[in-house]
Amino acid sequence: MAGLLPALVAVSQKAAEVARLCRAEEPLFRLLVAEKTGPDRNERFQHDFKTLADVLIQELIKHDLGTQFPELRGHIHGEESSEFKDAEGGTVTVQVGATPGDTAALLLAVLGPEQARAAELLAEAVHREVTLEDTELADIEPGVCPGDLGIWIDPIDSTNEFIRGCEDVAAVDGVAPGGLRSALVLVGAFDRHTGVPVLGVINEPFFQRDPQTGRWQGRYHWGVAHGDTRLCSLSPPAPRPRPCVVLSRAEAPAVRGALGLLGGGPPLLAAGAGYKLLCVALGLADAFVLSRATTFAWDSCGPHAILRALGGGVVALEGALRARRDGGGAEPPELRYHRPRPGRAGAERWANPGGLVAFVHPQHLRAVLDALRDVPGL
Ligand code: 2IP
Ligand code: CA
Repeated sequence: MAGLLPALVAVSQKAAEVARLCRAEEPLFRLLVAEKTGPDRNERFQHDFKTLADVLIQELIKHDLGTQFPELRGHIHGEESSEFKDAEGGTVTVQVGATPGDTAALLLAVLGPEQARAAELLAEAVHREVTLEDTELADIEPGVCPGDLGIWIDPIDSTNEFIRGCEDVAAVDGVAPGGLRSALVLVGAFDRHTGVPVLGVINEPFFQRDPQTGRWQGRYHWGVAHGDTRLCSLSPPAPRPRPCVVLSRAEAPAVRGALGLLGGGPPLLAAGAGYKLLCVALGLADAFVLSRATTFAWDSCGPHAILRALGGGVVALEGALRARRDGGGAEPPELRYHRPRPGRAGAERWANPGGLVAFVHPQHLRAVLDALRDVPGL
């Protein structure tokens, strides 16, 4: 159905706007970076405000998509619960109200009466119309029906970098090792029946700074992978003869060492699961390898759809290694997004178990698996 992809891009743009606003407007920025070591009250604000920004973005995406596509209501999921503690310790459900005033009132209940300006600024951004001037998008026909889809949202991936906000982190081979650039908005649509990711948007709210004004400018990328349709705002990157990998800074030394022997240079290190997936889609790295279950459906669904649109994918490392060791030549199965893990509670229900490998070119996936087959503990 035409219209859903532009709608996903539009909500990601609005989300990116809120993310930028939180850093640009004094009353919001103050809340965002409140000293963790300060008095209890500040500590509460720091935690709460970060979560509040996440929840608000998630709720605005739910609201805007649910209004345009009623078939999606009840199928739009995110990391955060919208239940929130108010300033007195009671419970408030943060949601988009009928008017900016209604939304501001809800936010005020969470932030406390002295934060009226902050609540107003956020509410205004949530209710602002976003117009897309992307003519290419209007003509995309993914051929999917919203009634068959579910949505995963990561309102702000790499929240630690978003809060710490180092602005001018020098890139290494085009990859930012940390800082604001790794804070992304991720939106993915998956097939409700099979769990396969079909539409994805990665929005970079902090792509670059205007040299004149110093203001951050964003950009976005999208992909469609449905049936035989493969469409993407990016072109598939040319494969390097030997894969260069990007890893979490917390990756196990044994994994780092083994992948360093691939011949594509020392592994690049970066923050944020979404950002590392983006690096693969952009061809800044040929694979993102993660050996632990520290990512979730909301981190990978959108970027996964984009990688599929480019001819690649995301597989569970553990399963793929097992299959490779067993000598099966078949492609390992990709991650799916429709079923919670049985017997788990909370966020763990939606963890991507057994780590992952993200790639564009299947030969790089095979090279990575061969490099890791003898690493103890994997
Ligand atoms: C986190 C965050 C972390 C990342 C982790 C994500 O998402 O992006 O930075 O760990 O995988 O799930 P690492 O940087 O080691 O890759 P969030 O910030 O939304 O919790
Ligand atoms: Ca995340």
